[in-house]
Amino acid sequence: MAKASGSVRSQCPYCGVGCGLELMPPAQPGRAVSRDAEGTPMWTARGDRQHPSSLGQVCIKGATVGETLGLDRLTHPQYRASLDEPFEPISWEAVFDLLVGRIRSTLASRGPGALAMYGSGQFHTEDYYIAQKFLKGALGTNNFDANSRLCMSSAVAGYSRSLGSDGPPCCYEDLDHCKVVFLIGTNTAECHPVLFQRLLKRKRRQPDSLTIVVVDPRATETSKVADIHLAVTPGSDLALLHGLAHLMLRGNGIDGDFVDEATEGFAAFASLAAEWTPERTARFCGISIAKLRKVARLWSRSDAVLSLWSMGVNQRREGTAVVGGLINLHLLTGQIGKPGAGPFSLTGQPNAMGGREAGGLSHLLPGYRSVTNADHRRELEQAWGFAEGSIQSTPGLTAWQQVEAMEAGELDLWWVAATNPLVSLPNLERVKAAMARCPLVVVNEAYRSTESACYAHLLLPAAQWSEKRGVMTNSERRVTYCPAFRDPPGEARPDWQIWAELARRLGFEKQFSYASSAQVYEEFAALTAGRLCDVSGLSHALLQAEGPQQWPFSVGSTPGAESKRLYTDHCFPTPSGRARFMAEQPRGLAEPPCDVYPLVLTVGRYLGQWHTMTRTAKVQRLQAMHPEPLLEIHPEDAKRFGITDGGLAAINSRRGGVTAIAQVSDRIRPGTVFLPMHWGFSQPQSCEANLLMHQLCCPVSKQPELKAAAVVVAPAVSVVKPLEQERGLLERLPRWFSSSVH
Ligand SMILES: Nc1nc2c(c(=O)[nH]1)N[C@H]1C(S)=C(S)[C@@H](COP(=O)(O)OP(=O)(O)OC[C@H]3O[C@@H](n4cnc5c(=O)[nH]c(N)nc54)[C@H](O)[C@@H]3O)O[C@H]1N2
Ligand SMILES: Nc1nc2c(c(=O)[nH]1)N[C@H]1C(S)=C(S)[C@@H](COP(=O)(O)OP(=O)(O)OC[C@H]3O[C@@H](n4cnc5c(=O)[nH]c(N)nc54)[C@H](O)[C@@H]3O)O[C@H]1N2
Ligand code: SF4
Ligand SMILES: [Mo]
Repeated sequence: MAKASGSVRSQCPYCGVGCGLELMPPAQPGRAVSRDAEGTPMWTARGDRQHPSSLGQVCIKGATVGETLGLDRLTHPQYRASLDEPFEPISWEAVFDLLVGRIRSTLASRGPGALAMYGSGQFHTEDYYIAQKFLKGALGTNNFDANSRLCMSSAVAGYSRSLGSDGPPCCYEDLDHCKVVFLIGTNTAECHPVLFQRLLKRKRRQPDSLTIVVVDPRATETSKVADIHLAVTPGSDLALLHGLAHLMLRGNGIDGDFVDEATEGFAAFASLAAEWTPERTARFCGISIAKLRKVARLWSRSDAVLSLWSMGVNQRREGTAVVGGLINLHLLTGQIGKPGAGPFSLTGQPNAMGGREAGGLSHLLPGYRSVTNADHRRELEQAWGFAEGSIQSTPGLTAWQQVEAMEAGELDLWWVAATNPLVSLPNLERVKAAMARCPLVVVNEAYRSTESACYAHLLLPAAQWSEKRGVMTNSERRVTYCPAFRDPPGEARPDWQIWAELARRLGFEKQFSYASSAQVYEEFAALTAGRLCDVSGLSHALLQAEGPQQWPFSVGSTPGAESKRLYTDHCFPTPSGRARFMAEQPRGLAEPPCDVYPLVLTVGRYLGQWHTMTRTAKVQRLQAMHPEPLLEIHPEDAKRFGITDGGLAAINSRRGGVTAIAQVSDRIRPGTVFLPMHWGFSQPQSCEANLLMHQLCCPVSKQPELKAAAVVVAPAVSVVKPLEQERGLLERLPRWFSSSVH
């Protein structure tokens, strides 16, 4: 297929597969002008055949992204002194005056700890980097956290503990070489569709060359193609992994040479695994001993095992331990650092990987560095031109700790950017109350009507993907340049430019004067030299000329000659050079079911919706695929609680209640129910699943257990609607005037 006239190449702004897109201008020779739902000319997307990660493939979200870009945009800054008032437009000049005044007064009266920012894996790397330099360097607070705390932080912590550093060691080509693929806590078919199609194609072509194992309490589109589906009890994965290790150890199914030469901590792990007999494991996980044995045999006899995981593993109060348990199996059998093998975390958001590289969590600094490491702090203080001691030596507040700080009246300013916490954080009533207490909530947002905007004082219009230049890194460590090919609507600005301007006005003229985002990237890239995530040889210019590249890519690297895999030499970035076995006892769920709340609610995603629906709800085809949220419930539970298929059900937890139409199905385990996360209170079919969820988290990664809360269900007579208060807040959002954006 020839390149379309005037088209540009970019990375898809949705999931972490990071497919290449080719974007075509509204007018194409011989074709009617493409228009969005409002009749405005729009760019259209198709798969980019030249992108090495996706080879021309694309899913329905990527293919329809053009329809989302111009509608319902926030075009001008808006301010109100209190939530009772409607928003009024204000100038950028007045925005900066207000922010400079408020930040200066907080710094003088309470110190930088009363300022916090909550960002997103949907930033470009440049946005992430400038936010770190601004908060951690210029303002002197580590209170920057991102929605990756809800997403990838257990993977970050798990990789770091077991292997010595963050960084997925595998690549997508491994899907073509593995003999066994172990999918645990991932609904790849709906959430990483292009990767799933790659697997499926192979399975269809050569069914005997690949065995698919799926571990998920639900039967999903992913488990449909599984040779073995282990429908474990929610939260029992660590026991499962120890039980598999037990059988591998007993059956001589391990790689003794690898264990001897490349690992440490084996003895403690082996004695822990010895306790997880098949009988005990099967009982704990609610599966058969026969299936357990079959999987252990398969794994230890295969010469290439690839495991893929995402939120079913990370969103656990023992998320880091489960990641460790999974890596243990790879170490035990030497399944790492070779084609078709390794522990591969599927990143959720399009640039959550870039965020990790840029230091976008409250304990990190750019270049996979840590705030607790004195050398790392000094390196950055020097590079950035701040006095020694400017960067705090203790981690800042995590996402949930920022909420608690607002509750306690300890924050003067909460700055939210490219995330919609009033749908996606757990225990939503507490978040709403906390935000209502905070004197100044700033929200950088691309769209006009989001749940979080309802609780903001200052709304800043963000130029989004397609309107700003920057890079993103996908799950296989591949960096893609994303060009600006449309004008931002109204006065919208890229997130990084908002912070750089503010920093300059606060007196950091020298540190924040950039001519372009290319310069921002150049500065960041230089800081990664010699680190595991070395991108010092990359630049906007190189990525534009040579196309997407995988890291490590140090200065002088040859484009295209990429390091597909990490750890091929079996040397790990730990002090001893050896990877570490982790030995932790399973603890189960933070909030187990009980007599009053006898069911476990798990919350996840639908193929055609993206998170809080600010974009996907604007696409008719996607809305038609999933017009409303459904409660999946097993026939036995439905009978027990009087729920009928298609009937309205009330779902209650210790924290609140919602209603949803029930879908009675034996696809889900008895005792477990499922709701999608997508429908917030601004949606006509509102179903705030996170009203029900708790915030209890993994002690290491601080990632909340967003996959399990105890609930009770009952037939409902009427739909739970957003509260009067929220309806009022929605009415006070800025009005939108179609601005012919294209
Ligand atoms: N269509 C679509 N795709 C997306 C997204 C989206 O919003 N929509 N979001 C992106 C993002 S940011 C992310 S993080 C990823 C998430 O991608 P996934 O993690 O694949 O998606 P989820 O649906 O959140 O959860 C995956 C599965 O975990 C299972 N699960 C629940 N509890 C347990 C348990 O105790 N053990 C095990 N083994 N499994 C369990 C659920 O039943 C569910 O099927 O998707 C990305 N891709
Ligand atoms: N119970 C439960 N809760 C969950 C999950 C779960 O599985 N279960 N998953 C969690 C996970 S993994 C994730 S990643 C989160 C996702 O949750 P969120 O991050 O809240 O979801 P999004 O809808 O992607 O929010 C992104 C926001 O940024 C806006 N935006 C887009 N581009 C830009 C830009 O360039 N700049 C700015 N300033 N704004 C922009 C969008 O319009 C949107 O409002 O949800 C988490 N919450
Ligand atoms: S699989 Fe993910 S990255 Fe690829 S087109 Fe779909 S949403 Fe975009
Ligand atoms: Mo995520």
